[in-house]
Amino acid sequence: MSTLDTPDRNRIKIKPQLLCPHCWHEFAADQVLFISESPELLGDSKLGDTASLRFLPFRFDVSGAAIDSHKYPCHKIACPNCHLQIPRSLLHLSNSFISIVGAPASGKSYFLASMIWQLRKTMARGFCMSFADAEPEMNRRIRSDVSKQFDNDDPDKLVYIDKTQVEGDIYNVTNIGGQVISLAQPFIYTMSPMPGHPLQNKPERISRSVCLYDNAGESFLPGADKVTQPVTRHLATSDAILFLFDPTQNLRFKRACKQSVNDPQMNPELGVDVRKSDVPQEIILTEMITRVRDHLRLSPNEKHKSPLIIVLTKFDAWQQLTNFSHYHNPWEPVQNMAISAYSVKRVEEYSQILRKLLLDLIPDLVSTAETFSENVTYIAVSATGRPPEFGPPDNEGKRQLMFRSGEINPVWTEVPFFHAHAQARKYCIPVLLSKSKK
Ligand SMILES: Nc1nc2c(ncn2[C@@H]2O[C@H](COP(=O)(O)OP(=O)(O)O)[C@@H](O)[C@H]2O)c(=O)[nH]1
Ligand SMILES: [Mg+2]
Ligand SMILES: [Zn+2]
Repeated sequence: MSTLDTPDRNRIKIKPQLLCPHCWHEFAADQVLFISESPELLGDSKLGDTASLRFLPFRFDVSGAAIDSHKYPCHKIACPNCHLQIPRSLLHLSNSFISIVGAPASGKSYFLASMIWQLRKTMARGFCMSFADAEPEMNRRIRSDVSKQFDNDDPDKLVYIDKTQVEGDIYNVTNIGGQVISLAQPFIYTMSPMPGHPLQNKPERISRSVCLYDNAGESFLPGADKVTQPVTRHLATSDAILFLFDPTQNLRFKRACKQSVNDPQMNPELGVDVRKSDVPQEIILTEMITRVRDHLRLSPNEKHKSPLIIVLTKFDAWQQLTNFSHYHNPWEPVQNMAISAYSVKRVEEYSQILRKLLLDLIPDLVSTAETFSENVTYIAVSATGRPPEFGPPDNEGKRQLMFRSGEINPVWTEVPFFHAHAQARKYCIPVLLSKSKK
Protein backbone atom coordinates (compact mmCIF):
# COMPACT_ATOMS: atom_id res chain seq x y z
CA MET A 1 0.00 0.00 0.00
CA SER A 2 1.24 3.51 -0.77
CA THR A 3 0.69 6.43 1.55
CA LEU A 4 -0.31 10.07 1.17
CA ASP A 5 0.66 12.94 3.43
CA THR A 6 -2.35 14.88 4.65
CA PRO A 7 -2.26 18.38 6.13
CA ASP A 8 -2.42 17.05 9.68
CA ARG A 9 0.52 14.78 8.84
CA ASN A 10 -1.46 11.63 9.52
CA ARG A 11 -0.48 9.01 7.01
CA ILE A 12 -3.51 7.60 5.25
CA LYS A 13 -3.38 4.25 3.48
CA ILE A 14 -4.28 4.37 -0.18
CA LYS A 15 -5.98 1.43 -1.87
CA PRO A 16 -3.71 -0.05 -4.57
CA GLN A 17 -6.60 -0.58 -7.04
CA LEU A 18 -9.51 1.79 -7.58
CA LEU A 19 -12.82 1.47 -9.39
CA CYS A 20 -14.16 4.52 -11.19
CA PRO A 21 -17.75 5.22 -10.09
CA HIS A 22 -18.48 6.85 -13.49
CA CYS A 23 -17.14 4.42 -16.12
CA TRP A 24 -16.32 1.36 -13.96
CA HIS A 25 -12.73 1.27 -15.19
CA GLU A 26 -10.38 -0.38 -12.70
CA PHE A 27 -6.98 1.26 -12.36
CA ALA A 28 -3.91 1.48 -10.13
CA ALA A 29 -3.85 4.39 -7.66
CA ASP A 30 -0.68 5.83 -9.26
CA GLN A 31 -2.58 6.40 -12.54
CA VAL A 32 -4.96 8.90 -10.92
CA LEU A 33 -5.02 12.23 -12.77
CA PHE A 34 -5.15 15.59 -11.02
CA ILE A 35 -7.38 18.44 -12.13
CA SER A 36 -5.62 21.75 -12.64
CA GLU A 37 -6.83 24.62 -10.45
CA SER A 38 -5.12 27.29 -12.52
CA PRO A 39 -7.89 29.31 -14.26
CA GLU A 40 -5.80 29.43 -17.44
CA LEU A 41 -5.10 25.74 -17.83
CA LEU A 42 -8.25 24.79 -19.70
CA GLY A 43 -8.99 22.12 -22.31
CA ASP A 44 -9.24 18.36 -21.93
CA SER A 45 -9.05 15.74 -24.67
CA LYS A 46 -12.16 13.94 -23.40
CA LEU A 47 -14.28 16.61 -21.73
CA GLY A 48 -13.83 19.53 -24.13
CA ASP A 49 -12.31 23.00 -24.28
CA THR A 50 -13.98 24.46 -21.18
CA ALA A 51 -12.99 21.66 -18.79
CA SER A 52 -9.96 22.14 -16.55
CA LEU A 53 -6.80 20.38 -17.67
CA ARG A 54 -6.23 16.84 -16.34
CA PHE A 55 -2.59 15.86 -15.75
CA LEU A 56 -0.40 13.13 -14.32
CA PRO A 57 1.57 14.91 -11.58
CA PHE A 58 5.25 14.61 -10.88
CA ARG A 59 5.55 17.33 -8.21
CA PHE A 60 3.64 17.60 -4.91
CA ASP A 61 3.70 20.15 -2.10
CA VAL A 62 4.13 19.15 1.56
CA SER A 63 0.36 18.76 2.03
CA GLY A 64 0.13 16.19 -0.78
CA ALA A 65 -1.42 18.54 -3.36
CA ALA A 66 -0.15 18.07 -6.93
CA ILE A 67 1.53 21.10 -8.53
CA ASP A 68 0.40 21.99 -12.06
CA SER A 69 2.56 23.65 -14.71
CA HIS A 70 1.38 27.10 -13.49
CA LYS A 71 2.52 26.17 -9.98
CA TYR A 72 -1.02 25.95 -8.56
CA PRO A 73 -1.57 23.32 -5.83
CA CYS A 74 -4.31 20.96 -7.10
CA HIS A 75 -6.49 18.81 -4.85
CA LYS A 76 -9.16 17.42 -7.13
CA ILE A 77 -8.58 14.07 -8.82
CA ALA A 78 -10.01 12.35 -11.90
CA CYS A 79 -10.29 8.89 -13.47
CA PRO A 80 -7.60 8.14 -16.10
CA ASN A 81 -10.17 6.52 -18.40
CA CYS A 82 -13.15 8.93 -18.49
CA HIS A 83 -11.37 11.99 -16.96
CA LEU A 84 -14.42 12.70 -14.75
CA GLN A 85 -13.82 13.92 -11.23
CA ILE A 86 -13.79 11.39 -8.40
CA PRO A 87 -13.73 12.28 -4.69
CA ARG A 88 -10.42 11.87 -2.86
CA SER A 89 -12.15 9.71 -0.27
CA LEU A 90 -12.31 6.92 -2.88
CA LEU A 91 -8.52 6.65 -2.60
CA HIS A 92 -8.68 5.19 0.87
CA LEU A 93 -12.23 4.21 1.82
CA SER A 94 -14.00 1.01 0.90
CA ASN A 95 -17.01 1.68 -1.20
CA SER A 96 -20.52 0.45 -1.79
CA PHE A 97 -22.78 1.13 -4.78
CA ILE A 98 -26.54 1.47 -4.73
CA SER A 99 -28.68 2.02 -7.84
CA ILE A 100 -32.09 3.61 -7.69
CA VAL A 101 -34.47 2.70 -10.49
CA GLY A 102 -38.12 3.44 -11.17
CA ALA A 103 -40.67 4.58 -13.74
CA PRO A 104 -41.01 8.28 -14.59
CA ALA A 105 -42.78 10.08 -11.70
CA SER A 106 -42.50 7.10 -9.33
CA GLY A 107 -40.99 9.46 -6.74
CA LYS A 108 -37.23 8.86 -7.18
CA SER A 109 -36.09 12.45 -6.80
CA TYR A 110 -38.26 13.13 -3.74
CA PHE A 111 -37.20 9.82 -2.21
CA LEU A 112 -33.51 10.49 -2.75
CA ALA A 113 -33.67 13.96 -1.19
CA SER A 114 -35.64 12.67 1.82
CA MET A 115 -33.35 9.67 2.18
CA ILE A 116 -30.23 11.85 2.31
CA TRP A 117 -31.84 14.19 4.83
CA GLN A 118 -33.01 11.33 7.05
CA LEU A 119 -29.65 9.53 6.79
CA ARG A 120 -27.86 12.63 8.04
CA LYS A 121 -30.17 12.82 11.05
CA THR A 122 -30.60 9.14 11.89
CA MET A 123 -26.95 8.18 11.34
CA ALA A 124 -25.84 10.91 13.75
CA ARG A 125 -28.57 10.48 16.38
CA GLY A 126 -28.93 6.71 16.46
CA PHE A 127 -25.56 5.42 15.31
CA CYS A 128 -22.97 8.16 16.12
CA MET A 129 -21.93 8.24 12.47
CA SER A 130 -21.63 11.26 10.23
CA PHE A 131 -23.11 11.08 6.75
CA ALA A 132 -21.54 13.79 4.59
CA ASP A 133 -20.98 14.79 0.97
CA ALA A 134 -17.72 13.28 -0.26
CA GLU A 135 -17.37 16.21 -2.68
CA PRO A 136 -20.16 18.81 -2.23
CA GLU A 137 -19.83 20.02 -5.82
CA MET A 138 -20.55 16.56 -7.23
CA ASN A 139 -23.74 16.25 -5.15
CA ARG A 140 -25.00 19.70 -6.18
CA ARG A 141 -28.33 18.51 -7.54
CA ILE A 142 -29.34 16.53 -4.47
CA ARG A 143 -28.08 19.26 -2.14
CA SER A 144 -30.37 21.71 -3.86
CA ASP A 145 -33.37 19.28 -3.69
CA VAL A 146 -32.73 18.68 0.02
CA SER A 147 -32.51 22.36 0.84
CA LYS A 148 -35.69 23.13 -1.13
CA GLN A 149 -37.63 20.70 1.03
CA PHE A 150 -35.94 20.88 4.40
CA ASP A 151 -34.06 24.18 4.76
CA ASN A 152 -36.83 26.56 3.89
CA ASP A 153 -37.24 29.61 6.16
CA ASP A 154 -40.93 29.88 5.32
CA PRO A 155 -42.83 26.71 6.36
CA ASP A 156 -45.86 27.81 4.29
CA LYS A 157 -43.89 28.12 1.07
CA LEU A 158 -45.02 25.74 -1.66
CA VAL A 159 -42.01 23.86 -3.05
CA TYR A 160 -41.43 21.17 -5.66
CA ILE A 161 -38.55 19.25 -7.18
CA ASP A 162 -38.13 19.61 -10.94
CA LYS A 163 -38.47 16.64 -13.25
CA THR A 164 -35.05 14.98 -13.64
CA GLN A 165 -33.49 15.65 -17.04
CA VAL A 166 -32.27 12.71 -19.11
CA GLU A 167 -29.17 14.62 -20.25
CA GLY A 168 -27.65 17.38 -18.20
CA ASP A 169 -27.47 17.49 -14.46
CA ILE A 170 -27.36 13.78 -13.69
CA TYR A 171 -25.41 12.51 -16.69
CA ASN A 172 -21.89 13.48 -17.73
CA VAL A 173 -20.75 13.38 -21.31
CA THR A 174 -17.22 12.17 -22.04
CA ASN A 175 -15.25 10.43 -24.75
CA ILE A 176 -13.99 6.90 -24.35
CA GLY A 177 -12.16 5.09 -27.15
CA GLY A 178 -13.17 7.81 -29.63
CA GLN A 179 -16.89 7.50 -28.79
CA VAL A 180 -18.92 10.20 -27.10
CA ILE A 181 -20.86 8.60 -24.27
CA SER A 182 -22.99 9.75 -21.34
CA LEU A 183 -22.43 8.23 -17.93
CA ALA A 184 -24.66 8.36 -14.85
CA GLN A 185 -23.53 10.87 -12.23
CA PRO A 186 -22.70 9.12 -8.96
CA PHE A 187 -23.73 10.95 -5.81
CA ILE A 188 -21.04 10.06 -3.30
CA TYR A 189 -21.19 10.25 0.50
CA THR A 190 -18.81 9.30 3.27
CA MET A 191 -19.78 7.76 6.59
CA SER A 192 -17.41 8.03 9.56
CA PRO A 193 -17.62 7.63 13.34
CA MET A 194 -18.44 10.62 15.52
CA PRO A 195 -17.63 11.22 19.20
CA GLY A 196 -19.43 8.59 21.27
CA HIS A 197 -18.94 5.86 18.68
CA PRO A 198 -16.99 2.89 20.12
CA LEU A 199 -14.60 3.06 17.14
CA GLN A 200 -14.18 6.83 17.07
CA ASN A 201 -10.41 6.44 17.53
CA LYS A 202 -10.13 3.80 14.80
CA PRO A 203 -12.10 5.47 12.00
CA GLU A 204 -10.30 3.45 9.32
CA ARG A 205 -12.11 0.31 10.57
CA ILE A 206 -15.61 1.62 10.00
CA SER A 207 -15.50 4.63 7.65
CA ARG A 208 -16.71 3.97 4.14
CA SER A 209 -18.16 5.74 1.18
CA VAL A 210 -21.27 5.02 -0.81
CA CYS A 211 -22.14 5.91 -4.42
CA LEU A 212 -25.81 6.38 -5.27
CA TYR A 213 -27.24 6.58 -8.77
CA ASP A 214 -30.51 8.33 -9.57
CA ASN A 215 -31.86 7.87 -13.06
CA ALA A 216 -34.38 9.63 -15.20
CA GLY A 217 -37.13 7.03 -15.55
CA GLU A 218 -36.87 7.38 -19.33
CA SER A 219 -33.48 5.62 -19.26
CA PHE A 220 -35.31 2.42 -18.36
CA LEU A 221 -37.80 2.47 -21.15
CA PRO A 222 -37.16 -0.46 -23.48
CA GLY A 223 -34.33 0.35 -25.92
CA ALA A 224 -32.99 3.41 -24.11
CA ASP A 225 -29.64 1.88 -23.05
CA LYS A 226 -27.51 2.33 -26.15
CA VAL A 227 -23.76 1.77 -26.44
CA THR A 228 -23.26 5.53 -26.58
CA GLN A 229 -25.47 6.05 -23.53
CA PRO A 230 -24.60 3.22 -21.19
CA VAL A 231 -26.34 5.19 -18.49
CA THR A 232 -27.65 2.18 -16.63
CA ARG A 233 -24.56 -0.02 -16.67
CA HIS A 234 -24.02 0.63 -12.94
CA LEU A 235 -26.93 -1.70 -12.25
CA ALA A 236 -25.04 -4.91 -12.80
CA THR A 237 -22.20 -3.99 -10.47
CA SER A 238 -24.25 -2.41 -7.70
CA ASP A 239 -24.26 -3.94 -4.24
CA ALA A 240 -28.02 -3.48 -4.18
CA ILE A 241 -30.80 -2.19 -6.41
CA LEU A 242 -33.68 -0.16 -5.02
CA PHE A 243 -36.57 -0.50 -7.46
CA LEU A 244 -39.14 2.20 -6.72
CA PHE A 245 -42.69 1.10 -7.42
CA ASP A 246 -45.38 3.76 -7.19
CA PRO A 247 -48.76 2.31 -6.13
CA THR A 248 -50.54 5.56 -7.07
CA GLN A 249 -49.78 4.76 -10.73
CA ASN A 250 -51.36 1.30 -10.43
CA LEU A 251 -55.05 0.91 -11.17
CA ARG A 252 -55.55 -2.12 -8.92
CA PHE A 253 -53.98 -0.32 -5.95
CA LYS A 254 -56.13 2.72 -6.57
CA ARG A 255 -59.33 0.63 -6.79
CA ALA A 256 -58.46 -1.26 -3.61
CA CYS A 257 -58.32 2.01 -1.65
CA LYS A 258 -61.96 2.44 -0.68
CA GLN A 259 -61.54 5.46 1.61
CA SER A 260 -61.04 8.62 -0.38
CA VAL A 261 -57.61 10.23 -0.17
CA ASN A 262 -56.90 13.88 -0.71
CA ASP A 263 -54.14 13.27 -3.27
CA PRO A 264 -54.59 14.25 -6.95
CA GLN A 265 -52.48 11.20 -7.88
CA MET A 266 -55.20 8.93 -6.44
CA ASN A 267 -58.22 10.76 -7.85
CA PRO A 268 -58.82 10.50 -11.60
CA GLU A 269 -61.04 13.60 -11.62
CA LEU A 270 -58.36 15.75 -9.88
CA GLY A 271 -55.36 14.09 -11.42
CA VAL A 272 -55.61 15.20 -15.06
CA ASP A 273 -52.41 17.25 -14.74
CA VAL A 274 -50.48 14.56 -12.88
CA ARG A 275 -47.25 13.35 -14.51
CA LYS A 276 -47.09 9.56 -14.85
CA SER A 277 -45.24 6.84 -16.71
CA ASP A 278 -46.45 5.88 -20.21
CA VAL A 279 -45.10 2.37 -19.72
CA PRO A 280 -46.40 0.05 -16.96
CA GLN A 281 -43.97 -0.13 -14.07
CA GLU A 282 -43.75 -3.94 -14.31
CA ILE A 283 -42.30 -3.50 -17.83
CA ILE A 284 -39.63 -1.18 -16.49
CA LEU A 285 -38.69 -3.77 -13.85
CA THR A 286 -38.52 -6.44 -16.56
CA GLU A 287 -36.38 -4.19 -18.76
CA MET A 288 -34.02 -3.48 -15.88
CA ILE A 289 -33.72 -7.20 -15.14
CA THR A 290 -32.95 -7.95 -18.80
CA ARG A 291 -30.13 -5.42 -18.73
CA VAL A 292 -28.59 -6.81 -15.55
CA ARG A 293 -28.89 -10.37 -16.86
CA ASP A 294 -27.23 -9.36 -20.14
CA HIS A 295 -24.38 -7.50 -18.45
CA LEU A 296 -23.69 -10.34 -16.03
CA ARG A 297 -24.37 -13.08 -18.62
CA LEU A 298 -26.66 -14.87 -16.16
CA SER A 299 -28.21 -18.09 -17.44
CA PRO A 300 -32.05 -18.17 -17.49
CA ASN A 301 -32.30 -20.11 -14.22
CA GLU A 302 -29.52 -18.30 -12.43
CA LYS A 303 -30.51 -15.72 -9.82
CA HIS A 304 -28.83 -12.39 -9.17
CA LYS A 305 -26.87 -12.48 -5.90
CA SER A 306 -27.24 -8.83 -4.89
CA PRO A 307 -30.31 -7.76 -2.93
CA LEU A 308 -33.26 -6.24 -4.72
CA ILE A 309 -35.40 -3.95 -2.61
CA ILE A 310 -38.83 -3.09 -3.93
CA VAL A 311 -39.48 0.33 -2.42
CA LEU A 312 -43.21 1.08 -2.46
CA THR A 313 -43.37 4.87 -2.61
CA LYS A 314 -45.99 7.45 -1.53
CA PHE A 315 -47.13 5.26 1.40
CA ASP A 316 -49.14 8.22 2.74
CA ALA A 317 -51.53 7.81 -0.20
CA TRP A 318 -52.33 4.07 0.22
CA GLN A 319 -51.51 3.21 3.84
CA GLN A 320 -55.18 2.27 4.39
CA LEU A 321 -54.33 -1.04 2.66
CA THR A 322 -52.00 -2.10 5.48
CA ASN A 323 -52.51 -2.57 9.19
CA PHE A 324 -49.44 -0.51 10.09
CA SER A 325 -50.46 3.08 9.83
CA HIS A 326 -47.62 3.97 12.22
CA TYR A 327 -44.23 2.44 11.74
CA HIS A 328 -41.79 1.73 14.57
CA ASN A 329 -38.21 2.57 13.74
CA PRO A 330 -36.37 -0.65 12.94
CA TRP A 331 -33.48 -0.06 15.32
CA GLU A 332 -33.05 -0.36 19.06
CA PRO A 333 -30.48 0.71 21.64
CA VAL A 334 -27.67 -1.73 22.37
CA GLN A 335 -27.11 -2.46 26.07
CA ASN A 336 -24.27 -0.46 27.66
CA MET A 337 -23.53 1.34 24.40
CA ALA A 338 -24.36 4.79 23.12
CA ILE A 339 -25.45 3.45 19.74
CA SER A 340 -28.38 1.48 18.37
CA ALA A 341 -28.49 -1.63 16.20
CA TYR A 342 -30.58 -2.09 13.07
CA SER A 343 -33.22 -4.82 13.15
CA VAL A 344 -33.37 -6.77 9.90
CA LYS A 345 -36.12 -8.90 11.46
CA ARG A 346 -38.52 -6.01 12.00
CA VAL A 347 -38.17 -4.89 8.39
CA GLU A 348 -38.68 -8.47 7.18
CA GLU A 349 -41.91 -8.71 9.15
CA TYR A 350 -43.29 -5.61 7.45
CA SER A 351 -41.95 -6.93 4.15
CA GLN A 352 -44.01 -10.12 4.50
CA ILE A 353 -47.19 -8.09 4.98
CA LEU A 354 -46.46 -5.98 1.91
CA ARG A 355 -45.59 -9.09 -0.11
CA LYS A 356 -49.03 -10.56 0.68
CA LEU A 357 -50.69 -7.33 -0.40
CA LEU A 358 -48.73 -7.33 -3.65
CA LEU A 359 -49.57 -10.98 -4.29
CA ASP A 360 -53.25 -9.98 -4.13
CA LEU A 361 -52.94 -6.88 -6.28
CA ILE A 362 -49.93 -7.31 -8.60
CA PRO A 363 -48.75 -10.94 -8.44
CA ASP A 364 -46.59 -10.41 -11.56
CA LEU A 365 -44.43 -7.89 -9.72
CA VAL A 366 -43.61 -10.38 -6.96
CA SER A 367 -42.89 -13.24 -9.34
CA THR A 368 -40.74 -11.07 -11.64
CA ALA A 369 -38.71 -9.78 -8.69
CA GLU A 370 -38.30 -13.12 -6.98
CA THR A 371 -37.32 -15.06 -10.09
CA PHE A 372 -34.61 -12.46 -10.65
CA SER A 373 -32.96 -12.02 -7.24
CA GLU A 374 -32.44 -14.49 -4.42
CA ASN A 375 -32.84 -11.69 -1.90
CA VAL A 376 -35.97 -9.53 -2.29
CA THR A 377 -37.44 -7.23 0.39
CA TYR A 378 -40.51 -4.99 0.16
CA ILE A 379 -40.38 -1.68 2.03
CA ALA A 380 -43.02 1.07 2.04
CA VAL A 381 -41.85 4.67 2.36
CA SER A 382 -43.23 8.16 2.08
CA ALA A 383 -40.79 10.87 1.05
CA THR A 384 -43.12 13.62 2.16
CA GLY A 385 -45.46 11.96 4.68
CA ARG A 386 -48.40 13.74 3.09
CA PRO A 387 -50.11 14.36 -0.25
CA PRO A 388 -49.12 17.15 -2.64
CA GLU A 389 -51.46 19.95 -3.70
CA PHE A 390 -51.67 21.88 -6.96
CA GLY A 391 -49.69 25.13 -6.98
CA PRO A 392 -50.65 28.28 -8.95
CA PRO A 393 -50.72 28.00 -12.77
CA ASP A 394 -47.44 28.79 -14.57
CA ASN A 395 -47.08 30.88 -17.79
CA GLU A 396 -48.55 28.03 -19.85
CA GLY A 397 -51.44 27.53 -17.41
CA LYS A 398 -49.98 24.26 -16.10
CA ARG A 399 -50.09 23.57 -12.38
CA GLN A 400 -47.35 21.68 -10.56
CA LEU A 401 -47.86 19.32 -7.66
CA MET A 402 -46.25 21.00 -4.66
CA PHE A 403 -45.74 20.59 -0.92
CA ARG A 404 -45.66 23.08 1.95
CA SER A 405 -42.08 22.76 3.13
CA GLY A 406 -42.99 22.92 6.84
CA GLU A 407 -45.38 19.99 6.47
CA ILE A 408 -42.95 17.53 4.87
CA ASN A 409 -42.33 14.64 7.23
CA PRO A 410 -40.56 11.63 5.66
CA VAL A 411 -41.49 8.11 6.72
CA TRP A 412 -38.87 5.34 6.67
CA THR A 413 -36.91 6.81 3.74
CA GLU A 414 -33.55 5.86 5.29
CA VAL A 415 -34.62 2.24 5.87
CA PRO A 416 -34.03 0.88 2.31
CA PHE A 417 -30.44 2.21 2.54
CA PHE A 418 -29.77 0.46 5.86
CA HIS A 419 -31.45 -2.68 4.64
CA ALA A 420 -29.50 -2.74 1.36
CA HIS A 421 -26.21 -2.49 3.28
CA ALA A 422 -27.25 -5.14 5.81
CA GLN A 423 -28.35 -7.58 3.09
CA ALA A 424 -25.21 -6.94 1.04
CA ARG A 425 -23.13 -7.57 4.23
CA LYS A 426 -21.50 -4.18 3.86
CA TYR A 427 -22.13 -2.99 7.36
CA CYS A 428 -22.09 0.73 8.06
CA ILE A 429 -24.04 0.40 11.32
CA PRO A 430 -24.44 -2.46 13.82
CA VAL A 431 -27.02 -4.95 12.59
CA LEU A 432 -29.13 -7.50 14.47
CA LEU A 433 -29.52 -10.27 11.91
CA SER A 434 -32.67 -12.37 11.76
CA LYS A 435 -32.16 -16.02 12.84
CA SER A 436 -32.20 -17.43 9.31
CA LYS A 437 -29.48 -15.01 8.14
CA LYS A 438 -26.97 -15.58 11.00
N1 LIG B 1 -48.30 11.51 -1.93
C1 LIG B 1 -46.99 11.54 -2.23
N2 LIG B 1 -46.60 12.04 -3.42
C2 LIG B 1 -45.27 12.05 -3.69
C3 LIG B 1 -44.30 11.56 -2.77
N3 LIG B 1 -43.07 11.67 -3.34
C4 LIG B 1 -43.25 12.24 -4.54
N4 LIG B 1 -44.58 12.48 -4.77
C5 LIG B 1 -45.17 13.08 -5.98
O1 LIG B 1 -44.76 12.28 -7.08
C6 LIG B 1 -44.40 13.07 -8.19
C7 LIG B 1 -43.18 12.50 -8.87
O2 LIG B 1 -42.07 12.51 -8.00
P1 LIG B 1 -40.56 12.61 -8.53
O3 LIG B 1 -39.68 12.40 -7.34
O4 LIG B 1 -40.35 13.85 -9.32
O5 LIG B 1 -40.52 11.34 -9.49
P2 LIG B 1 -39.31 10.81 -10.42
O6 LIG B 1 -39.68 11.16 -11.81
O7 LIG B 1 -39.33 9.32 -10.20
O8 LIG B 1 -38.04 11.44 -9.95
C8 LIG B 1 -44.16 14.47 -7.65
O9 LIG B 1 -44.98 15.35 -8.39
C9 LIG B 1 -44.64 14.47 -6.22
O10 LIG B 1 -45.69 15.39 -6.07
C10 LIG B 1 -44.78 11.01 -1.51
O11 LIG B 1 -44.01 10.54 -0.66
N5 LIG B 1 -46.14 11.05 -1.31
MG1 LIG C 1 -36.59 12.53 -10.93
ZN1 LIG D 1 -13.88 6.68 -15.20
